Amino acid sequence: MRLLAVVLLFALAYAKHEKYDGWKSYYVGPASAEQLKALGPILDQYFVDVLSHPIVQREGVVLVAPNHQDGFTKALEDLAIDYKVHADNVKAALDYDDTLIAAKKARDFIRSGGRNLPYDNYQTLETIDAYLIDIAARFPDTVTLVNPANSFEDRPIYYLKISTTNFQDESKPVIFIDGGIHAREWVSPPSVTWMIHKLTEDITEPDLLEKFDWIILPVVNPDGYAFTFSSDRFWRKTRSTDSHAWSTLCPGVDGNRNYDFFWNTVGTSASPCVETYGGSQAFSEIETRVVRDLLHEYLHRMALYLTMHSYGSMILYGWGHDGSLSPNAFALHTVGVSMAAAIDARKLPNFHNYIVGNAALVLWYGASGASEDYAHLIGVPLAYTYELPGLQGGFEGFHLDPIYIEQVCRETWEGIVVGARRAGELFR
Ligand code: 0X9
Ligand code: ZN
Repeated sequence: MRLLAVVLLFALAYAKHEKYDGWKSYYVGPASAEQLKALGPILDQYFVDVLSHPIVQREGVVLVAPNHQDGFTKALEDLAIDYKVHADNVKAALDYDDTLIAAKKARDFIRSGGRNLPYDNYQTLETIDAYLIDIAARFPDTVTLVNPANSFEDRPIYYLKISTTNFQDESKPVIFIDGGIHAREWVSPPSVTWMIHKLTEDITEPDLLEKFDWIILPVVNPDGYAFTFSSDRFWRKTRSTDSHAWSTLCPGVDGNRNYDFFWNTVGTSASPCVETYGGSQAFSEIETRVVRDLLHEYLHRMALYLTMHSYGSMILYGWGHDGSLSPNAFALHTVGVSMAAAIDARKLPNFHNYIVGNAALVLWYGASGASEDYAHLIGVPLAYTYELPGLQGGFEGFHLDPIYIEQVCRETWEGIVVGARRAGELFR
């Protein structure tokens, strides 16, 4: 009987989107700092999964399990915090998204024979990997494909080195960009593959290729990313099962709490069953060790490190655990503002303007163990987390409508162009 119950539980958990049957998602819009402060404990109390962080006068999106919905909404009402239901049944919204993706896939396939990377649809891990291999083969003079390690579940972690001198000219600054550490943030990997496109197939800023060496790693967490397509759309962590006695039951570590920056102190959990589990120790995850090793390998000439997340239209810098500022805060802020201004100039009217600032001050929560903080701590002068634009106001599906992916990629590239040039001027 007990065994049957366990088997049934597992079958339910792994059937596609079943887990989210009856879940609701809400837009939550605190109007004041007091409301935002009061919201924190409510989110914890009702085990709310935050997809996009609410800040004052900018609503966020959260997921709430069926048994917590009454308590959660009552708590918001008691404090007069504005909210509205986004998806009345999260499973239905996800099923709807799947039909959109499937319809577009069929059309993509007909149009390009499956060869090109789509920017009007989300990109699967297989398509991204195939693209990286293809680009390296087509641009052998400037591109090198590297597979430094495999993920916990043995998928290759790939990055590209893009350089006119095969990284031999030590006087050139290095720019390192990664994406996809948080598995469910689906607009991140395409924003990074677009950068590869702009440095190889469609060079409109030749100075960026001439003056810099680039390391571009579109999917830091391939296991988690694949899992969001196959099984659980809202998976955030890695998929490791070796970091805690409970990790077979609750796999995975939050990659962005796993870096050795005040590890396991703030905005993180010691329980593997929580989304922000920081791991058994700093760098317990092979995926974060790959990024760490790249940061160290090129540290002596790394001018800029960016990690692409979603969503919220924000450019964030350290220190993210307590809101204090690094000695380089002025440069961090001014370069951040330049990148944001370049993006805002190209963004769609229905996207928010970018907010630039210290991660803990902008988000109103400190979090330790994040990659941008670690990069800056060890000496990368400019290190940022991008929170790309996301879902807004709509009620149909769940993620940013795929029609906006290319727009996000194009406008984000404008920010990268400015950021790279400013980094080059500042840190030669
Ligand atoms: O909490 C995070 O890891 C990031 N937000 S997300 O919604 N993509 O999960 C923000 C990280 C900001 N940086 C630091 N706190 N250092
Ligand atoms: Zn993230």
